[in-house]
Amino acid sequence: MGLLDRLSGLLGLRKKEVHVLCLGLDNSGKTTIINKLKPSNAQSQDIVPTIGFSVEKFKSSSLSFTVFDMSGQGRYRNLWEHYYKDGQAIIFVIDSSDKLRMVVAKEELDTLLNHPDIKHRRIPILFFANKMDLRDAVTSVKVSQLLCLENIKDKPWHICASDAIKGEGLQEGVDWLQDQIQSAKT
Ligand SMILES: Nc1nc2c(ncn2[C@@H]2O[C@H](COP(=O)(O)OP(=O)(O)OP(=O)(O)O)[C@@H](O)[C@H]2O)c(=O)[nH]1
Ligand SMILES: [Mg+2]
Repeated sequence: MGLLDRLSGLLGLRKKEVHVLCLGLDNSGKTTIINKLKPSNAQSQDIVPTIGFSVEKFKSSSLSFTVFDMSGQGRYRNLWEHYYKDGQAIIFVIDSSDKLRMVVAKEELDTLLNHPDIKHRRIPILFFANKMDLRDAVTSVKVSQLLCLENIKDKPWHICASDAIKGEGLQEGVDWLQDQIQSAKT
């Protein structure tokens, strides 16, 4: 830990740490999104499918996020639930151009929402309707209809259209998440 870090800790200036789970089907763009949220000198140039999960960090203006970037591949999805208890927020990523698998994304979301470690908590959920740059992409309004997001009544949620390659829409989402986490603590 650097001297500045230690000093800011002593002065109480260090950013609050929050644990976030990044979920969604394989190939939806989770790792690309998290990578883009890191400072440019910490970003990797090569994104490969996640094996199991990977722990990443990025900062917003007042929070320090530790993200569990889970693999979305079918064989690893049963890992997700082991991290629900410690998660303070969820980022759920959808490939807006993958109409065929939208129903699978909905099934996974419904399973998540009905899990005992999630069901009765007011945990904020940020949805990224990702890959908006692709010609086949449906709008974020359509994604929200296909996933029946209006049925989520007991948790704050928000959906942002994003293009993770260009980084568009990501900041709006993180700003919303930061507001939710801060208002929940006060
Ligand atoms: N066109 C386009 N491609 C994207 C976008 N976001 C991610 N991709 C591409 O989609 C592919 C999958 O991205 P990843 O970030 O590895 O997806 P993931 O959700 O982490 O996948 P798993 O780790 O297997 O669960 C990569 O080739 C990315 O370059 C986007 O907004 N637009
Ligand atoms: Mg990944």
